[in-house]
Amino acid sequence: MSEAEDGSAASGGGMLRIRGARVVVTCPGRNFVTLVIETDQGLTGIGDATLNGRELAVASYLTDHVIPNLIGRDAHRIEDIWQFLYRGAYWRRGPVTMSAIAAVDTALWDIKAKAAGLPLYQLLGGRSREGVLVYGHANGADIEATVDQVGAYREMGYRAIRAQSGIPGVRGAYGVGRGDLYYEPADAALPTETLWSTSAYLNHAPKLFERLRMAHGDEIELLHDVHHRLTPIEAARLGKALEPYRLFWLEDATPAENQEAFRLIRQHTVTPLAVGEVFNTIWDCRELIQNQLIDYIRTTVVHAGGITHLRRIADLAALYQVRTGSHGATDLSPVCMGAALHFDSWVPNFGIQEYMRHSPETDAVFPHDYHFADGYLIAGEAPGHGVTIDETLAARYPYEPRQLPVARLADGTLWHW
Ligand code: CS2
Ligand code: MG
Repeated sequence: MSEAEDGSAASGGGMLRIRGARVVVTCPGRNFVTLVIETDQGLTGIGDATLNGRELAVASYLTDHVIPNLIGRDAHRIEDIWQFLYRGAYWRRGPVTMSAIAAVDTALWDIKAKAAGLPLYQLLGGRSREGVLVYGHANGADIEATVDQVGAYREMGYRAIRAQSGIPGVRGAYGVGRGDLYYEPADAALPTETLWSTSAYLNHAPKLFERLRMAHGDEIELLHDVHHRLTPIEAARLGKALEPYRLFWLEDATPAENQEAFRLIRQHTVTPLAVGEVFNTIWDCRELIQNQLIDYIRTTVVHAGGITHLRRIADLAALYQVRTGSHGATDLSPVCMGAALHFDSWVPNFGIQEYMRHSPETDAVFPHDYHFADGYLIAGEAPGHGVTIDETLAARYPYEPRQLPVARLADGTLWHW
């Protein structure tokens, strides 16, 4: 490794010309898309561009439409390149565009921090906290299995745990895996068909949390994800029913294309609300934040335009006491997680960070310097965001087509998955 590659050589204020960039698609158990940017001086930065089930669209957007625009530019000009890719394309927003912009942005922050010889959080303003509170995913085929898995997560040191369980009469309920740590919803080349019943779910969910509080007491933080499946009034009913069990948050209670829909939920319940894993820009959450209709905003680095844009969202949210709770499922690569942890270490209005563990195969492809301790993830001290890619190993895992499931009602109507 040269002096420049390990980040020890500071480039000062001089130009860092982008020499080349390439996209790496790899499937160490699941698909990931990674952008690698190289500069003349030998500094390399990487960014996550993974969009679950639509990976190749972002890979092509980057290779065919973005990379040719990067060559020769000054890697230090992160803001100008962001504006160029956002305004310059004319076609704004959307998950494909914003994931591509995020990948460039993340790689450039990685390079800038390496050029400075500093961990990325130092460039944002330094640490605001010693560790990043995370929540893990406990799930089981039924309530008792979920109760046991929450126990297993507590033993691993988690202080906050999301709980989901199988529902009698519902085939393929959201969030229920094979009983191990690595729940992967994108499980087939063509979408798996699952069944949904709102009434079965609404009857079941309060029983799960009643039992969890009985078994695990009041100290542990519990979270729950509705995954967009309820109407606003149904979500309000659930929020009310769950109040005795004091959730940390209720997530994606109803689809949020219509931001105003959350007003109805808000009028009926004090259960805290989280939303935003599918949002791409500040425009997707502006009304939710300004009207104080939510408590946590779940946008994250890869799907919301990188650190540059996420910072704008967080700053808006801070004005309204809305805190961050970034998405961190396994379809967001360790590169996204590394960048997110630097962001989380700094952002003043931090709430919590989702942390679904990656498989050992994935961790081997993406060596990283963050670590879990006592319920927190700790961002490392290496220059940059602290995550690299082993491209030789990555090449051993070629892309495999996989899509997310779909959900239908008993009469066949397509529902929100
Ligand atoms: C979920 C995700 O982590 C979450 O909260 O909603 O598992 C989501 O289903 C996947 O990221 C979809 O790719
Ligand atoms: Mg979710």
